[in-house]
Amino acid sequence: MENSKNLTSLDEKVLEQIKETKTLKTLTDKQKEQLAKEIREEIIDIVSKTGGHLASNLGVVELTIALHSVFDTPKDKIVWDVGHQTYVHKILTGRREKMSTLRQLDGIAGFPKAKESEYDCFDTGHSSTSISAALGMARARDLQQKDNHVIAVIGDGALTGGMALEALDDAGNSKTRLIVVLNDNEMSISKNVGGISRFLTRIRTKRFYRKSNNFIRKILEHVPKFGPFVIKIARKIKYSLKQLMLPNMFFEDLGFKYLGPVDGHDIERVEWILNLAKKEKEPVVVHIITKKGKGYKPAEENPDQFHATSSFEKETGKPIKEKQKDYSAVFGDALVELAKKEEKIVAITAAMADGTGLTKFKETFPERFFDVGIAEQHALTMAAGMAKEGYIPVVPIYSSFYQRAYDQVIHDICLQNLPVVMCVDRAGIVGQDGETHQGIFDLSFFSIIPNLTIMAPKDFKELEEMLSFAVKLRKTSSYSLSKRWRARNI
Ligand SMILES: Cc1ncc(C[n+]2csc(CCOP(=O)(O)OP(=O)(O)O)c2C)c(N)n1
Repeated sequence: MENSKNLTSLDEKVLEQIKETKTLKTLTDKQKEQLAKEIREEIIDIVSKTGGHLASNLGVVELTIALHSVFDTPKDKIVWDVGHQTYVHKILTGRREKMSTLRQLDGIAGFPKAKESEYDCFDTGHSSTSISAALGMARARDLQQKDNHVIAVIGDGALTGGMALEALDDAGNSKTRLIVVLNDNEMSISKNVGGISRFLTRIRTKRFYRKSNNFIRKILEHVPKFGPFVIKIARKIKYSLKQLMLPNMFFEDLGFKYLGPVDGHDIERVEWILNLAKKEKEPVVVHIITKKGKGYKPAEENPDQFHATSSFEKETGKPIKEKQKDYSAVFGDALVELAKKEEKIVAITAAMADGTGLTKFKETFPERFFDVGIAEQHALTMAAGMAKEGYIPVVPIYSSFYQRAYDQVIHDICLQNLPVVMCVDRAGIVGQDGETHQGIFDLSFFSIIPNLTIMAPKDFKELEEMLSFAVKLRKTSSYSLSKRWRARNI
């Protein structure tokens, strides 16, 4: 490991010397730690000027260095879920100079783009797609009898999405050689929610399990090995003991080998566990624990604010421009006022309470607020169920993420003519986050659905009035309110 022949002394910036990922393999552990420090400083510096996804990137610095050190990229393929955490990856794969053009016209993309680099093997932007895409690549590899590795890197937030669970189900069952790195920081944009998140917390917190895991393994190694009967019983006992003691059985029952958890900021440990995963011939989940915002105090303390941020003062973390009143805030305030008068109003979010203006509603009516995780399809069908029972669900989702739930809008809401108020946030040109986040298809797909009334407010006042109109006319049909760009262009 202690082989640094390609590099000069520690005093010199290590980052300056990384021209290709191969160089990473020659660094000492100390140099890698130094590199992590330099990358963090660089990302904080850039994002403080351009804005961008800060906290998630600071959390994966060591993981990204370890991935490129252990694997042979781009031959080995890394699929990044959502893709908002790829700044470190971009810096290490020849795009360091372009990072200062983030979030600008013709600048570097904030998400993986195959057209930008051969190291970006699959374009992402919407959550929970990585395991499906990686499994597809792994199956294609096997059909062609190639030998590369395929690695999906997915956050605990993205793991709450239905697609990720569908893919785990298929991948585990298929026994295809595939590595899923679970980057667990307990956060989606806000605190992660749901049963899967609780399950991961159990693994994280029960250190006892990790110790007893080794202990049990040692004892079981000494279970007598002769006689098929004894072996069978021993296996059964081993399985039952594991089931009792180790909470990782969820993944193992699905057909994955589970490795971890390890501290995702300890590069040596992460490399060690990735090397173990590399040897497996079947699907593996590698559980890495990281801290969102790691190394920058304001982001560590407020990871949700620094998930995606506008430009800010580096010293204090304070935004350079004060946030203007926007459609999401007006919508949130108006909904709280309406809900004070109409107790049947409930609000549903797919992991985006802040972005869609629901924070005040959540605080005012916690029992009427539902965060369902990154699960737009479920959010809409769940809303249909509540509408069926006499409630008035209001469901704000960004336009580009509404695309996920197209069938649920048709099949579960509109064909049954249920009064769900669908609020389309970030409709129209969104800009900074690139093509995956543009809200340009909503009118096309909503306008051909039966029993759906579409309203497009042109200003804050109309938004308030249309929202009030939509919740009052609940008995007749569903409503879709399209905010922002439509408002300006009508
Ligand atoms: C379908 C979809 N819905 C919502 C989003 C918005 N979004 C972007 S990142 C994110 C949270 C992801 O959390 P996690 O996977 O844990 O990654 P972390 O940022 O914590 O590293 C959400 C909700 C999205 N990209 N795609």
